[in-house]
Amino acid sequence: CDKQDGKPPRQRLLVVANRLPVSAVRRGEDSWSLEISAGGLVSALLGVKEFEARWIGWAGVNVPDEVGQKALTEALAEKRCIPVFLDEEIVHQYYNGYCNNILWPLFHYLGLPQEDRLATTRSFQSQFAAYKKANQMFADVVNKHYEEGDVVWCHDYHLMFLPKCLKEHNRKMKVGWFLHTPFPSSEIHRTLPSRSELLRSVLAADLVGFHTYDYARHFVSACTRILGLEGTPEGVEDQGKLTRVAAFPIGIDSDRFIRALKIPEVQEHIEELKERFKGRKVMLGVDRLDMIKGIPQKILAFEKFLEENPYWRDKVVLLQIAVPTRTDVPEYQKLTSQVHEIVGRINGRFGTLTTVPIHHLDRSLDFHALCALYAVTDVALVTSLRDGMNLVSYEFVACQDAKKGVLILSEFAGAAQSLGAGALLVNPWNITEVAKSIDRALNMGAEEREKRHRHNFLHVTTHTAQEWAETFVSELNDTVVEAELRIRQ
Ligand code: ADQ
Repeated sequence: CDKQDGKPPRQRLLVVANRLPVSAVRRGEDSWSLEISAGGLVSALLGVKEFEARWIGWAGVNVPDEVGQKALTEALAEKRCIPVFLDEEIVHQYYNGYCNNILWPLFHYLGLPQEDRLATTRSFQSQFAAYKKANQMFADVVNKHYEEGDVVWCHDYHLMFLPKCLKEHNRKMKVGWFLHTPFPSSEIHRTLPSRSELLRSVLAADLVGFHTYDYARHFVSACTRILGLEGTPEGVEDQGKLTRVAAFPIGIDSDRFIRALKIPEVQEHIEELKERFKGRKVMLGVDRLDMIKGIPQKILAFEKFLEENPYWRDKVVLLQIAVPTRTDVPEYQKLTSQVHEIVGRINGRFGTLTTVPIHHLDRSLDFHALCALYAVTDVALVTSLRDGMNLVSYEFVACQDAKKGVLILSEFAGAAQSLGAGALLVNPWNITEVAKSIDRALNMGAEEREKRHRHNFLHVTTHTAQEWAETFVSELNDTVVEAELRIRQ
């Protein structure tokens, strides 16, 4: 624990995630520059100030030489980050292969990549071996930095094998694991050749958390149906050992967004945007360029809307900001070209000499620019095909207290369970339904918008990232104490 300025010591928290919250770029043999990276987990944990947190993870670069590794370790230490060094082959098999090509699509109900399904099946064993090896490398770094009393919080589908590695080394370590994606129905999970080993590894944790009650229920069902274990109201029991399983819906640091709107630079930006899109309603999509986000489906729904509502053609604009990710995976390259092709076609079809209906940007926006965009938006479109939670919907709501815009939200995003009463829920696969919701949102009266916004704003400002992390960690502490008491009795 850290003691500072006479304040009570803060509990040390080791956050272990595949990626560190920064990306490293090499500037010389022994010099590095670091940049905060975009993504849901980073956004959520940036808001957590209650703990003395250290991050352990991969910096996203291959650093084969010792000089580079030493310099990067020192640079990261200033940001309380500790690197795990993974070589190219491991990254290829573990990260691009098992994590992104197998677990990610499967957990989002997208199945294995169509074209190379057989190849994926063939390379499965070697990729799973690399996955286990990589998880052991993360465990080695955790073990090296662990101090008695620390809480270790493992994150996401990349590290399902980690709780087992950690507990094998030190049974007394407090280990929690949280999944940021959906956990699919047990019928999907059971198709994985490594289904049992993964479940057993996760069950080595003291506390297992999901965004929604449904995901937790799917996990417990997988353990009962595939492993034959007993599900209890608290979790899963295996030979007298209980693993607590519960829902911990994530939130955002809403104050950070609300405060940002008052900064002069952001206000200036808001005024510029208002001037730029004067006379037109602004619709917004902000996503990582990933197949789960349903970007092509969203754009096709917007096309359908323009097709059926000629009145709106020069009175509405869709701004789609899509930050590229996993650019070396062929499926993602294909998605990028597909989106570009559809946007080009629709702009050609409905654009005029002076305006285009869709502005599509393939890049990340800085925080202030993002807040300004959220604030000027009339209708936000979140049409994920599946999404663990979706923080963009929360961020939009936090920035809308003046405008009270409408959120169109996929029923397959975890956020539908928390913001469903305020949003217009849609099935993103049904572009006719989404087009109708766009029409409804653009024509919605002020009173209904106010009522819907109030509901969501209250939720977003009272269920924050900070509260999420505090609840998880305090539940983890309690779980461990309870388990010790049970053993003593
Ligand atoms: P993500 O799939 O990354 O997160 P999401 O929850 O929407 O999805 O978070 C994305 C974050 O990245 C947001 O904070 C957003 O502002 C930022 N972002 C996205 N595109 C951006 C852009 N173009 N420019 C700048 N910033 C951008 C995963 C799961 C989610 C889950 C989170 C947290 O897939 O379902 O909600 O983790 O658990």
